Amino acid sequence: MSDEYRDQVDALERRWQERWRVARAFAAPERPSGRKFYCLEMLPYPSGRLHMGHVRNYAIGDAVARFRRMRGDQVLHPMGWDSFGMPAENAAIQRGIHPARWTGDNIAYMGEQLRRLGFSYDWDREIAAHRPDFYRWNQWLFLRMLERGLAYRSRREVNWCDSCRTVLANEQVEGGRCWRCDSVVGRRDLDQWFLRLSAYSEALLADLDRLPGWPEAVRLIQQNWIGRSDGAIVRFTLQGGDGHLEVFTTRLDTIRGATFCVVAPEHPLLEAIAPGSAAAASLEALRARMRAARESARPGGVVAEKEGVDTGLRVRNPFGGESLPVWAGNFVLMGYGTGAIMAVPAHDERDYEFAIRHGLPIRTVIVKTPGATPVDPPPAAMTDDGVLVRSGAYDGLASERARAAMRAAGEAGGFARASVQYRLLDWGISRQRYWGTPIPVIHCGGSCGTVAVPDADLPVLLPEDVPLTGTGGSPLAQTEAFVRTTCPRCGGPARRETDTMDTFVDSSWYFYRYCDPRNAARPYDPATVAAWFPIDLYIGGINQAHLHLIYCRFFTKVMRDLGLVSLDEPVTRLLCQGMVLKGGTAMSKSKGNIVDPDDMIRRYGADTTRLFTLFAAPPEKDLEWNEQGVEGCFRFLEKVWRLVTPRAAALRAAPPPGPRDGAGDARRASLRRKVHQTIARITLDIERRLHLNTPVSSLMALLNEMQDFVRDEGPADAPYLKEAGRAMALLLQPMAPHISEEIWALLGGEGLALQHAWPEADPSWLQDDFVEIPVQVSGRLRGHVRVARDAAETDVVALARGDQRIATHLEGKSVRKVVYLPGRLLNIVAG
Ligand code: ANZ
Ligand code: ZN
Repeated sequence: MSDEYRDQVDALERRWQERWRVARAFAAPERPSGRKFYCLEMLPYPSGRLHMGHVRNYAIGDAVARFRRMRGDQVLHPMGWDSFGMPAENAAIQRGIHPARWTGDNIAYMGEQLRRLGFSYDWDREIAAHRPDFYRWNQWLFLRMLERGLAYRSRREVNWCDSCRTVLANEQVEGGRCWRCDSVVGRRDLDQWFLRLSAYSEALLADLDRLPGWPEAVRLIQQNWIGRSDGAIVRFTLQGGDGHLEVFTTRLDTIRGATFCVVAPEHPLLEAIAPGSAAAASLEALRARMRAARESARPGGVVAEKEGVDTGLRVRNPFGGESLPVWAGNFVLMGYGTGAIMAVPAHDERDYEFAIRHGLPIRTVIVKTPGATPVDPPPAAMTDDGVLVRSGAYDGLASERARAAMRAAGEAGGFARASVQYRLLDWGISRQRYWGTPIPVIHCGGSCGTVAVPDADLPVLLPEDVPLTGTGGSPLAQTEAFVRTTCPRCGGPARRETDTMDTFVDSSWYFYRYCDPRNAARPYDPATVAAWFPIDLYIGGINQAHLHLIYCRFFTKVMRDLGLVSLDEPVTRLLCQGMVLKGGTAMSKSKGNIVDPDDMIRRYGADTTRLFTLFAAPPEKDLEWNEQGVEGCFRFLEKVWRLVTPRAAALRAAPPPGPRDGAGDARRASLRRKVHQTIARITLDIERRLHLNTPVSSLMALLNEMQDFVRDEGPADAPYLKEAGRAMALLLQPMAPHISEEIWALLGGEGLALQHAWPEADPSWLQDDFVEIPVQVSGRLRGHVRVARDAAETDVVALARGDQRIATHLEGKSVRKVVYLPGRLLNIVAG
């Protein structure tokens, strides 16, 4: 058999994978007893096979997990499957494979890929969202939310993707298109289940400040997504009736510039309009135009034309008493604030445009500088804060102060109050699809209404035999055997809810289940979770910033309020890895620039594949795939192999060097220094900075030093080379774990490298042995001398006196005093 690395790598890697498995080397204790580290990577959707983005994400996590283990932590490093979702159902529709089989096959294949890559997962804790022992706890948690009013049903206009034939959450609409299939999203009215995300808006926002270990970019995205807005709700009285209209405004200071109000076309106030009137007719026409516009689908709620109709209603401004017309307009959203605004065209761009279009008055009430005279109409809206004019008692006040004063007046008069609004909406979780968690409620045919499935009847199992044709709406709704049931309350005939949950529900809490994955009585044991949590490092894509990374924070807060966890936040440190690119663009099937991990493993092995993904870029940056780079990583490992294998027997037999052995020999000292400096640097890089590319460079430099060393190899060199080789083996463990184990064993290391302690740098080897010392004569710098770091004072003085340039300053003088700061400075006082 050839002794080339290339020919052995496959067998070698499989051999160590088997050893790890037999030794249960990746198993986490049930509960940690000492220092713990929960290292987590976002779980994959089992689409069929791994792509390089997965490999990169998991190589980063695995390097940290292995490193922490060697540093002495008890490590929890689990893996599972986000295995509900539409691709499984689409495969069923297109190819006639049942989603359960398709999913199971994919999990088997991808699991094999993960094992072949040598990732150190505790496979005993593997979970899969589509298995009843997992999704029953989705149902259980849903019922707890239902009890507390955190889950509710409501008829809403929803985002509807025609090609996926499903409802989409706002978060799943990107620029008006479906996040998954990229087709244009339309709107529909449907009864939906919602989770009350909005109940936690403020907590989700405020606690962002308590996440210093999260990337600034993610915190910013979430802050904008939550969208807190501080303003006031003002009550305008309806003329010719006893109703009123409430508007939300952030610019109370501009209220005397309000020249009309606008309500959303769905606003309840409009019910007051007499049916059959001209206003009612044009309102109906407006609504019809809006529906048509939505169906031809324009990106996410943005309306190009500001359309509106005069409703004929009038309201009175509570501050100035002016009578204002009420319009209905398509740019006012029913779901935000009060669904109504006071329009101030002089100071708001949308209102300005609307006023110009419909010939409504414009009245300036804010000027930039005190004393400036307003000219109406202005050429454009002046939207900045300024100084109030034409505002009665408030004239001359700055905007900020005017807002406070007017709010106080409004509160005293009972017509205004401070109000905070958030853009974050409740989370629509209903999906009219098959491959998801059934929502555990029953609709009674009698008078009980919507009834929760009792806990004892969980899980509500997903039936296997359903028509998956892609037509006719929800497959569950077409499955009579599933739908038909009895009411848990009255025993009468009833129908099951046929919506399934958004798969983001699964990933909102799955990481708690890893702590206690086989618990059959509850989602997890709170004490076990308390021992493992929080997650010390979570690694995944930044594209989850406003999706999964908000949902899982929300679930944690809900669970906290249910008494299931005692944390406010689940993740201490978040790392968002960059993308894997080829030719400058993200690898994708459609671009045809995919590099297949299987192919890389076949050609180079798992170690090289992992090493390259770590080496080619810092974790947060995008990584450009480059075949030469892969070759380079392979050759590096091959050189390590070639250096160690022929000497293995001799090195195994050699004793380790004593602490300061070799200090007097430039070659040996240089190698030992390099070894200890490399240990120190890599430890710091991984532990403090989470850098994984620089450690690879450091190891390459160490190899160079070892190669230099063996160029003039002598008989007594073995201890030094052994020290270097063992350090190389241990330091490689996080990144190229298989060759690490092999070299470790060849050099006579005991047990698994993975189970060995991380090497410690000996501080006495960390500095160079020679230093340049500035030499002063009577306090003035006259030159430098190069001395051994621990040289005696007399030797340093002698060297300085021997230096031509320094000696000239001492000529004819006698030395009165010598001050020597060892290794730093020599001052010879002479006169
Ligand atoms: C009067 C005004 C005068 C406004 C002015 C702005 C400038 P943010 O900051 O995003 O919260 N608004 C309120 N509810 C709305 C709705 N349902 N649909 C559309 N627009 C709505 O925006 C708050 C401002 O957006 C509010 O302040 C209101 O217009 C408008 F010089 O009130 B403002
Ligand atoms: Zn009933």
